[in-house]
Amino acid sequence: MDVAIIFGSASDKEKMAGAAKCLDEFGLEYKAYIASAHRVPELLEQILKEAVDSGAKAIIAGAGLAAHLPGVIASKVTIPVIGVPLDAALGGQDALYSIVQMPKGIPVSTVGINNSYNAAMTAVQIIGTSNEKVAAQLKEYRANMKQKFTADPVSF
Ligand code: RP5
Repeated sequence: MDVAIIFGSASDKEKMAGAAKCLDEFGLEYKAYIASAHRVPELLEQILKEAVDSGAKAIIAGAGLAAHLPGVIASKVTIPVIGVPLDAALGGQDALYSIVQMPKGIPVSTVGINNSYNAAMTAVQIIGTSNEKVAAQLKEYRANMKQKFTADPVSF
């Protein structure tokens, strides 16, 4: 697989769908898993081994509340971990602070609250640094985005 997507609970699934959508747009291979760092730490270990052994270039990890999942994953792998703070309470600010404030040497690259699409976009960009096809797709994506804007004034 190119990317592993892991989130802490079945209740996170809808918020993490943006990651799958983005990876589908770029035709990248991924597997998604539900594994809580607190509830099933042994299962998480097993999933991480599978992801690393199958050559994943990044892991996207989403969690809410005391969101330790991305940080725990980052402590166990050396591939980039992209954290998605999820709004399960307090507008997701509890999860944002839990995920973003990592100790020096063990980073989690953190995106905005519930922004799993951007987490996958970061993974695509990581893959694009060593994959010409993906790099070309990223250029096309940006060109298409620009075409949606014009200098014409907007009327109401
Ligand atoms: C976290 O707690 C999960 O990532 C989820 O966002 C939150 C609530 O989980 P459930 O109690 O709905 O399983 O571990």
